[in-house]
Amino acid sequence: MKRRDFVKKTTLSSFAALIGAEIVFGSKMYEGYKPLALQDPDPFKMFNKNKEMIVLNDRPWNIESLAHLLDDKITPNSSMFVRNNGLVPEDIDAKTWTLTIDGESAKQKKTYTLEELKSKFEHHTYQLTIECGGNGRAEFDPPAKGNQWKVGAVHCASWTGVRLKDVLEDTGIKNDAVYIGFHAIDQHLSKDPNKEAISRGCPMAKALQEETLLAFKMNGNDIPLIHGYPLRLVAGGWPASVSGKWVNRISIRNKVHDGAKMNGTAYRVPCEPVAPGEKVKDEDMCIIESMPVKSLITYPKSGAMIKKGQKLNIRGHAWAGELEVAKVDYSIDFGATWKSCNLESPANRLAWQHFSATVDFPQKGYYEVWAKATDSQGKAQPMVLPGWNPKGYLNNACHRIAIKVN
Ligand SMILES: Nc1nc2c(c(=O)[nH]1)N[C@H]1C(S)=C(S)[C@@H](COP(=O)(O)O)O[C@H]1N2
Ligand SMILES: [Mo]
Repeated sequence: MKRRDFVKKTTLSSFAALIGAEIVFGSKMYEGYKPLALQDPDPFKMFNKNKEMIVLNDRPWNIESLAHLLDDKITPNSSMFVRNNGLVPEDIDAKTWTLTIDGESAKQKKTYTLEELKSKFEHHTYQLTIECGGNGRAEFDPPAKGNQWKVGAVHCASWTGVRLKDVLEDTGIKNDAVYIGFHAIDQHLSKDPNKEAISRGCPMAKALQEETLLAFKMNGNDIPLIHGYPLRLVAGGWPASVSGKWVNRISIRNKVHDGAKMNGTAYRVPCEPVAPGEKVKDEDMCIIESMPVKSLITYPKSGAMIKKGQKLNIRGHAWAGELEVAKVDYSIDFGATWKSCNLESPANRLAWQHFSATVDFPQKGYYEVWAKATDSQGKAQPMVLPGWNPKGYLNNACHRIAIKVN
């Protein structure tokens, strides 16, 4: 019989640390044996996520948050949704990380180390709302393909970094620049090195905004790996797909960026409304830019029960892409009448705004509380589903929670 190679003590203790318990008969495990507990990766542990979150897909990892988990004013990592188009990179070394600026409309090609970015340019911190273009997709009919996000694909964390503008200007921008496109290191699902998982971008005007960051910190710490460590583009108020994670190259383009997921139905909607299910010609599709006005009731959790005569304090957040939210109203009679909520100013431009209200219920029974935000140009959230589109983007219908008064 072959001599059995037993698991090394160091491996054993790292297994135990991952499992979170001593492996009692660990000394009997032989080399190469992987405990069952480690065979199915636990995404909640791996990414430090709240266990109530919903895993929509494990290849690539897509994990949705829930309204009541988004109650914090600044979203902590534990409640932030995860959206990946490709494979999460491993073994990242921030010390050797570089960012290259290139493209037809860059005056030169220039590469910066992370240290150079940090030491050469001023640091800025902003709270930025990032919502997946497909948030709310689950409600569209006929159904749209893709992750069936309900309401939880949005977050507003505090991001610290340097302005993309400062870095682009340091490299030099030619007069004919119209767009930027990001490139990142996450592999395409096929692992084909010639394919990118995603490479999107935005017009120069958005790229040059004060709040558009190349971020290296989230909520005061290194960005968690799953959210783009060590360097992430953050463009608040626009579909989150513009906010490239693990960014190592930004191209200044003399045309609309044509990277992966810039064409077809990806992050594009019919320029004019179409009937549900209708086929739309490619030239009639427009790239999503600023996200529409929306709100989320984060307290209480839907299904809460209260006693008759008890007032209910509700609260949540509202955001409106590039715009500010002008007001938030609530209804307890399915939208027949509305009352106004208290609404706070944003911490900075492109940060979500907090609202609250004290709700009185006239008698015992079942109620729904609906919230409706209106942006600074007077556009309000629709009570019912907004315009159907092939990939189910931009569902900003009113959020609602159920309440029972006993
Ligand atoms: N490199 C890279 N960046 C990316 C993606 C990706 O797959 N790869 N997904 C985009 C999409 S579609 C969304 S919704 C957001 C999700 O950000 P989060 O996972 O930090 O919540 O990241 C964007 N940036
Ligand atoms: Mo997204």
